[in-house]
Amino acid sequence: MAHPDNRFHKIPMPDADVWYAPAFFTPEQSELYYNQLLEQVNWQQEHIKLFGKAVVLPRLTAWYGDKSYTYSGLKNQPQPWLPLLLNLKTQVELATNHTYNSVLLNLYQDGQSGMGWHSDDEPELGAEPTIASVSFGAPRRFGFRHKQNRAIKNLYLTVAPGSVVLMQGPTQHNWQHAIPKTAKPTGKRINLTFRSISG
Ligand SMILES: O=C(O)CCC(=O)C(=O)O
Ligand SMILES: [Mn+2]
Repeated sequence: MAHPDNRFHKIPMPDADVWYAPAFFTPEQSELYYNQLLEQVNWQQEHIKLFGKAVVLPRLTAWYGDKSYTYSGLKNQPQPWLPLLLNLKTQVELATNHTYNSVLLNLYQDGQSGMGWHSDDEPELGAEPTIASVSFGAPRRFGFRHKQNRAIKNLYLTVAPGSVVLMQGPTQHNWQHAIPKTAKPTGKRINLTFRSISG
């Protein structure tokens, strides 16, 4: 099956609708955006409450957008869009034929910085969320694991700088994803997930 934007190819996964564009941006654009994001984004070290204890997230984060969002039971105000983020948002919107009103940014400092298994299935994302995940900086492994059927093998993509992973349809309902920690020497990586939040 083909995507209207020929940079994307479909990842063969049952009960999911996932597309990957390994070279959505050129290497030159990717390096420029990486440096600009590192510099311009108001990166925060967040803590979450896990079993009543304050835990430092193993990455820096930032939220930009139009709508407040609930995260770990807290209502958070996003920061107003930066021109750079609006520029990236527009390029991703045109290619994915979908509009987004917020972006979560993650800065992974090294291989010990990761993200555990989860689905992006908060009610304010709707029943079938469309999420466009853009990567810059060091390549990392991006894992998928089926939620119901243990006979289906986990699937791993190495997400390249300048790449986009598009997750839509039933993907969040049926699969989890993660950025596993790694002992390999690993440089900094920036990821942006463009989302559409209601309410
Ligand atoms: O860093 C990534 O590629 C994944 C980020 C992610 O899953 C999220 O922000 O929900
Ligand atoms: Mn996610």
